Amino acid sequence: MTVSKSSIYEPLTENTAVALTVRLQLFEDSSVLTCKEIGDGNLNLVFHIKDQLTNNGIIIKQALPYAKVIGESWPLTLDRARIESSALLKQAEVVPTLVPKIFYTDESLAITVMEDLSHLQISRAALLDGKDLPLLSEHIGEFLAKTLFYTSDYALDPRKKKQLVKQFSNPDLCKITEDFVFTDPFFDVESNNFEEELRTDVERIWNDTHLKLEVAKLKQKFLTSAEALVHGDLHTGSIFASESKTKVIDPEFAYYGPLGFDIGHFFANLLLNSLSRAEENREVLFKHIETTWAVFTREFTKAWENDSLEVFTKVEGYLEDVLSQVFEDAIGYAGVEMIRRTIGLAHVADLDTIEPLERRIEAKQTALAIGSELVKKKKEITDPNQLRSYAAAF
Ligand code: SR1
Ligand code: MG
Repeated sequence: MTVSKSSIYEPLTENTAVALTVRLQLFEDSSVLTCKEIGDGNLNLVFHIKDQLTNNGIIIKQALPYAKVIGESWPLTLDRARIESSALLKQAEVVPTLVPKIFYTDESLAITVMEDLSHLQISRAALLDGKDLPLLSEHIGEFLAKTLFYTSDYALDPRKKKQLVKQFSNPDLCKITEDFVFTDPFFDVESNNFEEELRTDVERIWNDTHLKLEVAKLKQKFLTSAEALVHGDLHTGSIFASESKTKVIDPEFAYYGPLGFDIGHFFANLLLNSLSRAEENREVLFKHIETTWAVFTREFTKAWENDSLEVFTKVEGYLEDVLSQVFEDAIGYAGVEMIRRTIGLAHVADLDTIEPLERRIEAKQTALAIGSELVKKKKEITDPNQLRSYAAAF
C-alpha cells in the first residue's frame, strides 16, 4: 500500500478516476477501462473501474467533504477515509479473508482503492431477494469475535491499545450516530422521518420514560466505553456476500466502543429483514442470529483462552461475565437500531419497500414494538432463543 500526501483534494469524476487508475498503473497498458460511479450510500462517491478485455476491476471510494444524503449544507470530515482504510487494514490482520484488499490510499484526496467485490451482492439486497446466504452468520460471528477481541485490552498491551484509541478517534462520525441513532428518534425533532400512520406509535416512544432511560444508558456506554475497535455501522448494507464468501466493507464509523455494538446492529438488521418476509420464511434469519452468537462465543472463547495478555482472564467466571454483558448490550443496541431505522433519518429498504402501505405500516409498528421491548427487557433476554421468542410474540 502506498500513501501519498501531496495531492490537493477535489472530488473525482468518472474521467479523473480513470486517469488516477492509469497513473497508479493498476492495470496493464493494453487494458480498455470503463468507469461508473455506483455509490448508493449516504456519504461517499464510489467508482467501479473495469478492464473490458479481462473483466478485472477495482473500486475507488472517495469521501466527500459533506454528507451526500443531505447535501453541501452539512460539512463532514474527510478524515473518515483515513479511519476507513486504517480499520480495513487492522481488521485484515485477524480476518484477511473477510474484508476487501486495499491497493492504495491517499489521505489528501480521501480515497481508498480496493478490491472489486462486484461478483458478490450486498447482503441486504440478497436477503431481500430471498437468498439464504448460508455462511453469512458463520463468517460474521468470526469477524466480530476476532476484530473485537484482538483490539481489546484482553489481547493488547494497554499502552498499545491506548495508541489505537487515539488513532481511531472519530468524533464527527460518532456524532452522527449519537444524534441519528441514539437521540433524535426518541424526541420530536425535524430529522425524523416516518409515515403519519405511525404517529401514535412514535408518540408512545417519545413518551416512554422507561425506554428513554435505558436508551440514555446505552448512549452513555457508546460515548464512554472504549472496549474494542468496533466497525460502527455493521448493518446488512455493509456486508457483501454470496453462497460461499463474505466481505465486510465501509468501516468509516469505526472507533473504540462497546463490544456489543456491532453485534446488536447485525442482529437488528436481520430482525428487520425478517419483518419483510412471510412468517414461514423468517426462521433462516433467527438461525443466522443463533449462529452468529454461537460462532462469536466459540471464537472469542478460543482467543481468550489462547491469546489473552490480561492476567485476570484466568479467573473463573470472568469470561462468562463478559459474554453475558456483551449479549445484554447487543440486545439493547439492536432495539435502538430497529427503532431508528423505522422512524429516524436513515431507513432500510427491508421495511421501506414493503407493499402495500397497510402491510408496511404493520411491519413498522412491529419493528417499533420489538425494538422498544429489546431495549427495556435486555437483561431478561439472555440468549438467541429468548430473543426469538420475544421477537415472535409481536
Ligand atoms: C447521515 S448518515 C446516516 C446513516 O448512514 C450511515 O450508513 C449510518 O448508518 C448513518 O447512521
Ligand atoms: Mg456505510
